[in-house]
Amino acid sequence: MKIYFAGSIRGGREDAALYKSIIDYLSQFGEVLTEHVGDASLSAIGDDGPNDRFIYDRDMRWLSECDFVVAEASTPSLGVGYELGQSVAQKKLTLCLYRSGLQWPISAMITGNPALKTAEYSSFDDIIRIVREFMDEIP
Ligand code: 6IA
Repeated sequence: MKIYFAGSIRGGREDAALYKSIIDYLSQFGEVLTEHVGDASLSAIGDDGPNDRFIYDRDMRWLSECDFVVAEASTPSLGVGYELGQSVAQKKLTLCLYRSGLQWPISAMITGNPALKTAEYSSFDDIIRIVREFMDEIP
């Protein structure tokens, strides 16, 4: 299985450690193509990485190749929102996780979309349970 994990980069890196934990958990189900999203050394504004065109082309190729998408959307990110839209347009199975009690609820364009599964969590145990239930639905 190829898994595309989406989490905020330029939207802010406050949840980078959480992304890493989710990626580590997902790795037992297959190859997480986007492991760098959980890399604590990847900063929101660093400019020593590949250029934006390269990142876009590579990520869109990975998205089209993947079997399913998992996003953590508690930190608002244009890139994550874009990836979710692309994922739905390509009819990929898509799970979007977000923390309960966020100051600003996540966009209705995400929670209101019946083509993706959104799930609120309070603990990492919740995330594990939600991911397992999601995996059970994969044919
Ligand atoms: O708008 P954002 O940057 O928060 O978008 C984050 C999402 O876009 C992630 O789920 C990634 O899949 C993708 N993405 C954005 N930037 C990158 C990136 N390098 N490398 C890989 N995927 C990315 C940015 C590095 C730069 C800050 C030096």
